[in-house]
Amino acid sequence: MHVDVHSFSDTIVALSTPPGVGALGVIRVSGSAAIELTGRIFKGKNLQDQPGYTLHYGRIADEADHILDEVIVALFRSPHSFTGEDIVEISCHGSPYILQQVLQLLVRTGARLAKPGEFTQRAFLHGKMDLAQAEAVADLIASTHQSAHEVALRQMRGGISRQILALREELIHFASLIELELDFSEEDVEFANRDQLRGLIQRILGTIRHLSESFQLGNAMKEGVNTVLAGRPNAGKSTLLNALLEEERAIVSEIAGTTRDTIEESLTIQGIRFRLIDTAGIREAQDQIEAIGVSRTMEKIRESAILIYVFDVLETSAEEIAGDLQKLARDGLTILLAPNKMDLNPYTKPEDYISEWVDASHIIPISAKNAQNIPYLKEKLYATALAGARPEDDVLVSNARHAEALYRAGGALEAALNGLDTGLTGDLLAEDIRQALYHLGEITGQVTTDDLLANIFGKFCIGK
Ligand SMILES: Nc1nc2c(ncn2[C@@H]2O[C@H](COP(=O)(O)OP(=O)(O)OP(=O)(O)O)[C@@H](O)[C@H]2O)c(=O)[nH]1
Ligand SMILES: [Mg+2]
Repeated sequence: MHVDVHSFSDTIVALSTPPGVGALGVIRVSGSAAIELTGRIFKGKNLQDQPGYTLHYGRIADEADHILDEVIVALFRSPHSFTGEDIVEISCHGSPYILQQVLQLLVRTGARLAKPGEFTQRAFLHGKMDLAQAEAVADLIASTHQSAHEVALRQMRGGISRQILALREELIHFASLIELELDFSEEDVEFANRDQLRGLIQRILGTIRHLSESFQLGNAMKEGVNTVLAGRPNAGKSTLLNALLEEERAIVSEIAGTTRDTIEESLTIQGIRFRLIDTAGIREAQDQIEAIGVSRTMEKIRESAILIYVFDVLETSAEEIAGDLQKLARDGLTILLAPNKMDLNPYTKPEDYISEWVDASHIIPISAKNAQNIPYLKEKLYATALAGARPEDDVLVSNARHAEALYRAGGALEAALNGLDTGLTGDLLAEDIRQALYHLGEITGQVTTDDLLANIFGKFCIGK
């Protein structure tokens, strides 16, 4: 989708409630002619004489004076509206037929059907919100659980934007001093104090690092954390799934190879959602169906952030476990080790299982069948998802695009810092700083390209 910035003088219309039958359906009209166009099909008070923030009862009639519906219209006058333009919201009865008729009537009267996200894009272009906040609108609408809702709200309040804007302003100040030097390059002057610049860059790098680190938590809060339960057949993976969920969700039996397909259920621990994935036990498959199950297990492990490796303390030796872990470990995957069936051998020592892949703090002995130590395992899951971040921090990065831009800005600033150490010339230094400014600006939308905007707003639904 491509929205041309210059076509924003026209008036757009869309259904803003979900398609289908409902008690009400709301049609939203935005643009300089919104009130006039609606006024032409509205039988009631003269809308053009009415102030913003008012509601009016009346009827919608077509060109032949045929009544389509009885409605309430809400008026918002520029700039005090979501888009910053004049907006009319028409609350109709929620019949798809009526809503289609009113939409088509408005189009015949002179409005244009809105493209996906066009209302929000107009809000952005009219300075009602920055890009990060506009993206938060999409996240808010898409949020299906508490923590996703919370991070979207935080982002909408604009914490990250404020931090980024402040950092950018300080950098811009120095960038302009350095560029000034370039104008006087014959005279060998130094307007930008190099020590101050170094201090500033270090401070900004610190903030960027802090923000980047919050992404793991922000992302976990937004998307949930994929957590896979894996291990050999009969280890007690399905029993553990049931214990974590406190529900008999998966079939448990003493027959090895009970679970053949993956089972996914969500579990919320202190507001963070974990997607728990029970899998087929890993072994040389006995038949084709089991073979598919095992390859699916491996695939799920690749998609997960946390692996709970479950094993039977009576059946599996430390060497066998280390061998399994070596095959499963990869970058970005945290392994928690759950020695299971402790009730059968309470003398098992967790330390015996420490290896290159797990340290003592990641070993949680349990008895899945008796739900022993499950609360502690849950605490460990939560702590692993947080990974050192503080959920009470005001500013959390939850958007992958922002994390990427921060990473690139950080890279440019590292280069600038290096340049300062090696006495890089002003023009090259200025170039690094410009790069950093560019990437910081991408987050809030001071720097945009048509592609970027199309990409962001194209993902919205129509009417938003
Ligand atoms: N004594 C004891 N038995 C357990 C414990 N946890 C699981 N079991 C038993 O171990 C057997 C296997 O349990 P499952 O949960 O089906 O094991 P699984 O790892 O899902 O096995 P597959 O799906 O076949 O790979 C069952 O008979 C469970 O009752 C435990 O903590 N203590
Ligand atoms: Mg199972």
